[in-house]
Amino acid sequence: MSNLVCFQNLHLKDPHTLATYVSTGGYEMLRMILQKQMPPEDIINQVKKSALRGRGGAGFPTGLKWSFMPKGVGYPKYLLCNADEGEPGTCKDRDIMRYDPHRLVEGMAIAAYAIGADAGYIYIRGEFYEPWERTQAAIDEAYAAGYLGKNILGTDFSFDLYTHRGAGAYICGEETALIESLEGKKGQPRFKPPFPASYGLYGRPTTVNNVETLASVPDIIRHGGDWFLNLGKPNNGGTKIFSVTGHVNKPGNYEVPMGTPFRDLLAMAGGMRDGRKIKAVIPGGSSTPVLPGEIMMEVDMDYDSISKAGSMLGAGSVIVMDDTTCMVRAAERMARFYYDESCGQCTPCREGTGWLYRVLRRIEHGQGVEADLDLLLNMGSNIEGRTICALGDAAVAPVASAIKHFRAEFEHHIKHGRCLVS
Ligand code: L3W
Ligand code: SF4
Repeated sequence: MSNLVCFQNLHLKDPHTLATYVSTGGYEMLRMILQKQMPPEDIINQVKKSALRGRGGAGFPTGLKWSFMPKGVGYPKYLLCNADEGEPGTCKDRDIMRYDPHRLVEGMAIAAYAIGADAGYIYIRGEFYEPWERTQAAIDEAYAAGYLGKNILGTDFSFDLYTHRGAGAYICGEETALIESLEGKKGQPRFKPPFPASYGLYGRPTTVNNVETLASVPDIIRHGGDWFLNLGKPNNGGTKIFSVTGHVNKPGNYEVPMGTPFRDLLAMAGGMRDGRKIKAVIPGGSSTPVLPGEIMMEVDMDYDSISKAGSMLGAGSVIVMDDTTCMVRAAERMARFYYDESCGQCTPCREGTGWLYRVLRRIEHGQGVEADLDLLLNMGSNIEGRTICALGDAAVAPVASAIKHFRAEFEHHIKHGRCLVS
């Protein structure tokens, strides 16, 4: 039995087609659930047992999230797939949609049955044209074959599924901004609570899950929650696709069991480019704190181990930096990103991201002053926890962690007006 989940069919010819997916047992789980009229609670219990956690960044337990959907409140209820993959460094959902979109479609149909949703939307990052084409083609094939639409496979269960293309705003990957955008409004996050499970799309109960999360569901039903759990570690079930980028020989997406040592993942990615020394790693995408290479070399790649080491697994976007990297420049680049992408609703984020960027830019350009590091940390603590959504915290994480672990480089820039590493 393969130990791969979302990428298990990638070696096959045309893995994106219905014919290939069905030839590997695709849609059998949906058929089995519907024919046996499996109680939705049994599906949710298997997902709870599997310790599948949200693959979009927060790692929230999926089965628990599904159990929040209210029963007996009538229709419509919605299932949304967050395919707005915009976290710098991540490109794994793109490849699931490109190479195995039917796995996502089947996962969504099963999830919809479990939570009682009758319509679903896949909100796809606008720049992902080919993944969108493939996903839409898969939906069309699934409708034609009776796996979507009214009275699926001749049963009472109906589920309609649509794609919706975003227009390039990172913030629309935040679930409530995604909902606003789907409703045709400006993509700006809502206050939570209420959470989408009670007040989501058009004010109706809604579950939002990431692509990789939903694509893991058919195999959890096929092999059982325990099987999935045992692929990984307690509380960190299954496999995870890591997008390894930066100064490695073979950047790419690697699906490995949760809990795989970072050093093994690095070896899979061909090791450090030009045999250079590892300096720093961002383990979960630019929203997660940067860690020194020597800490990462001893860490396992799962939610709990990475948190214990002082960062987050996030969306699994592993950015590897070697000893030629200037951490001031890296922090400045990331700060610029959040400054550009802030939606502007909250003052601490709208103004604070701009100030973080400007102070870092002056340090990088040799115009920093001694008080700047304290100023940056002070600004960070006035942003963190004081905003509507997590973007404010995300903007602070790379800056505060870079200063924490690489303070000498910042001080060198300020004192000598130039980089320590060049
Ligand atoms: C009902 C409750 N539902 C929580 C639900 C909530 C959401 C999920 C997680 O941020 C992270 C962020 C970025 N009743 C609930 C409840 N929920 N309590 O659980 O919620 P939360 O608030 O912990 O996180 P979030 O606001 O969804 C997401 C990080 O992801 N990130 C960014 C990723 C970017 C991408 C991408 O490009 N693919 O996803 C990277 O690390 O920093 O921490 O559904 O409704 N009591
Ligand atoms: Fe918008 Fe930033 Fe506030 Fe999030 S934290 S709602 S991105 S201004």
